Amino acid sequence: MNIVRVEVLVASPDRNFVTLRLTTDDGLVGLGDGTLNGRELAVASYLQDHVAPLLLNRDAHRIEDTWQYLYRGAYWRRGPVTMAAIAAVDVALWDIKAQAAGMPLYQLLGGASRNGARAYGHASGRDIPELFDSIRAHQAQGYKAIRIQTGVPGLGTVYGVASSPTVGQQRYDYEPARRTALPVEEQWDTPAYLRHVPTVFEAVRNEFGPELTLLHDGHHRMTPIQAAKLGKSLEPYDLFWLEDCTPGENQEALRLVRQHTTTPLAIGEVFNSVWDYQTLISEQLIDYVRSAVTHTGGISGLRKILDYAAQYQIKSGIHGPTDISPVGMAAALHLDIAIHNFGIQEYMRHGDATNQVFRQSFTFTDGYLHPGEQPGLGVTYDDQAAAAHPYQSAYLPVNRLLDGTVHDW
Ligand code: GCO
Ligand code: MG
Repeated sequence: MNIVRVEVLVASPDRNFVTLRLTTDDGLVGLGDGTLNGRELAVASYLQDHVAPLLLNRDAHRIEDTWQYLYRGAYWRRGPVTMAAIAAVDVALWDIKAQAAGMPLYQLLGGASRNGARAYGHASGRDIPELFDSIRAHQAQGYKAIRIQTGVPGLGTVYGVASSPTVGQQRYDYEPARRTALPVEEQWDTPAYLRHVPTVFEAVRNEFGPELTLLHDGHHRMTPIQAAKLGKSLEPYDLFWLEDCTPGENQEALRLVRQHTTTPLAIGEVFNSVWDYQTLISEQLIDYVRSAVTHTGGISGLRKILDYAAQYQIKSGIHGPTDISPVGMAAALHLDIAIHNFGIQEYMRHGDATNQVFRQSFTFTDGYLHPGEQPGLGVTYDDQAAAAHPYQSAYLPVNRLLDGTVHDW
């Protein structure tokens, strides 16, 4: 079964997505997600100019061999652009193999280990009353686990907090409403944040009780000792996890955080290989692996990381914001259902335009996601719908401290 057609599809329904479509000589069509938020065209070029010629006439069944060929053959190891491109190929090949087998992909990954994947959504508010409304709106949609972020008194807009007060339309992601020619600049003050966050969690626990599963994302903004302080101050509120408390590239930083707090730690959305987790997993410095299928070389790459993590009782928390396309989400859901060490799945929900381009078969019922029973990934791409949404340049924000110093955002 050889690959006879390779198409790199770039479209912007709600936001930019890079999709790889592979067609085989017996007519099977597989999709892979290669979206790298804010740097999309780099992956599109990598796929079109450097990978597509290598795929034509290759046997679509040889998934592991193709992965190794692209990874080792490039010589240059890792990197988000390379690993997103490899992910797009890997997921498209798994989609094809599962369709050839006539089974939903999770069956090929070992079959179902659970009935559904518990999902968490993103509630936010510029202040506590807005946050409460947003939590209620998420509960009404069925969410049993909710990430909470708020504005910080004295600061302007903060990434992770919806800019619109309209419940149901709350989005903090930068597209399409906040597309600008240059990155939006935000303001940051860690001491003010550290004073504020525990009061938010206290208010939420008082209002919603002890059973609601709560998460929080620090978005790489703290030093190790600041993160340790936050983890400790949040212990009374029993978080499911504290995410990305320090910049991800320094694995050793979490040793210090770990010495001071029992708040569970999650990290990894900016990682792209098992090597980014080596110390974190072997020294048990984290509780959850946050990588996306899309940024870690696909199902083959992420599965290896999760199998390694499983030996240390570390669980999955696969990245699922709106910049992971429905193809990347579907791939995550098949893994979630199959692996033993599943933790939770992030599910932010795509907008209508995205859902018209990517026709999906996954379901969200009573807080649980399921990839559906269609052969393959269960997602198809509507070219006509996509044609109405050409690529638009879009940047992620930049963050500065009050004195103007550039900071992690
Ligand atoms: C999350 C993330 C996202 C990222 C975004 C960057 O936890 O979902 O932090 O909001 O910032 O995916 O592209
Ligand atoms: Mg995050």
